[in-house]
Amino acid sequence: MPVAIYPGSFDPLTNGHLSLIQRSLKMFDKVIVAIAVNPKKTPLFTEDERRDLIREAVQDPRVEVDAFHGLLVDYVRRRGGSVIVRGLRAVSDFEYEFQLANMNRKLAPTVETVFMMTGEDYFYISSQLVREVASFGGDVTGLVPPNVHEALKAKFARKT
Ligand code: COD
Repeated sequence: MPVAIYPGSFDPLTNGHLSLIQRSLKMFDKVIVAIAVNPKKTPLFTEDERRDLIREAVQDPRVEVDAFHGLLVDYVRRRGGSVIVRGLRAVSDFEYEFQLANMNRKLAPTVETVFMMTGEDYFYISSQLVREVASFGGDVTGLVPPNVHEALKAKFARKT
């Protein structure tokens, strides 16, 4: 069974991400959740914070949480992976995901991208919207795991 790599920003992990991880485990023996670290971006949560939040929320021995710098396909090769898992929420995701998958295929023809449709309860959830709602004190219960909810509250309490 190939090792699946689920890459993303995860800033922060949402219940949409979590659902995708759990459903991937029905197809793959092992899933590596790979946090992309982009030095040009200033995320809300640091690399370590994102890693810890995912580890706490997932707690499944079949899931490894890691981070990578640079090109995703180089990381996939280093890890001996052959499948990238990505999620599709709406038509608006398609164009970006299509470009990404094709560029990755050009760079690494043996690596396949597998898409999973979001669950009906999660199609409107994105990390960006969660950050925005939480920053204005909105209630994100049910959109993120409880530990992420607490971390968001702490983050924005410090910022105000
Ligand atoms: N339901 C289902 N799926 C979801 C949901 C939801 N509610 N929310 C998000 N997802 C999916 C997204 O569609 C995506 O597939 C995945 O989960 C991760 O989402 P994000 O937003 O955390 O991560 P992205 O999309 O910002 O990740 C982009 C990467 C970091 C993977 C990309 O930029 C990358 O590969 N960077 C490394 C540098 C590189 O190789 N660049 C060239 C790429 S061709």
